[in-house]
Amino acid sequence: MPAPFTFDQDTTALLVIDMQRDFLLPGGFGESLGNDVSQLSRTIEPLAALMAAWRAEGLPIIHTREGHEPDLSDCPPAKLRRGLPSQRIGDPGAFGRILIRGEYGHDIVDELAPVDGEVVLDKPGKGAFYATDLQEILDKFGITRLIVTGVTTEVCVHTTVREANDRGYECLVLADCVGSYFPEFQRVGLEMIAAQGGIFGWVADSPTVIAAIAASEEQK
Ligand code: C5J
Repeated sequence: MPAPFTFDQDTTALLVIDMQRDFLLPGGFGESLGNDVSQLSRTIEPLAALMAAWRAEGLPIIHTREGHEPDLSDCPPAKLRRGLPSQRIGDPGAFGRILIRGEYGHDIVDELAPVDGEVVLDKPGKGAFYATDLQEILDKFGITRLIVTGVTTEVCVHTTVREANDRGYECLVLADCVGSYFPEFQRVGLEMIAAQGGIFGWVADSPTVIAAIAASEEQK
């Protein structure tokens, strides 16, 4: 049997990936591509509850946002060419230019807004390590374990968890706090993470983590 994921307050950070209006809000970029955003917005409530418990303990939260400079200089042409014509990165959308830093749609949904002192990392790629200071930030805090949440399960969450695993982090992905527009990808995406005895991580849910926080509080 593989060792279980150990919740250790001193070495664990909560990673909240790309909970941005462009992906989550009705009328936004994600929905304009024909996606069912309710598959993502169902994560907001459990994630907000988890963040409240996490903050009450003063534990580190790291938020990420996928997006690009207004001049698109950090967006590879191959990425820019993808998507429907007139619905590409940088085009005008309902919430400003799509996935452009500083635009309303690029920012995090109100319910999960970062508070003072929390790290917000802007990333041009799908993974949270690529072209960011994430590794240095985790090293500075002495973090070796990540509780991973956010959207989308099979894209930015998977890319991040796979690389985190290669870099030596233990990752726990929370099924109720990650979302895919596609129920099948959500199911299989989670199965892939924990397959073969945890090939690159573990899967649990937010009530389990909130209970672990309460239990470690009682032991103090
Ligand atoms: C996507 C993401 N799906 N945050 N981005 O393009 O997963």
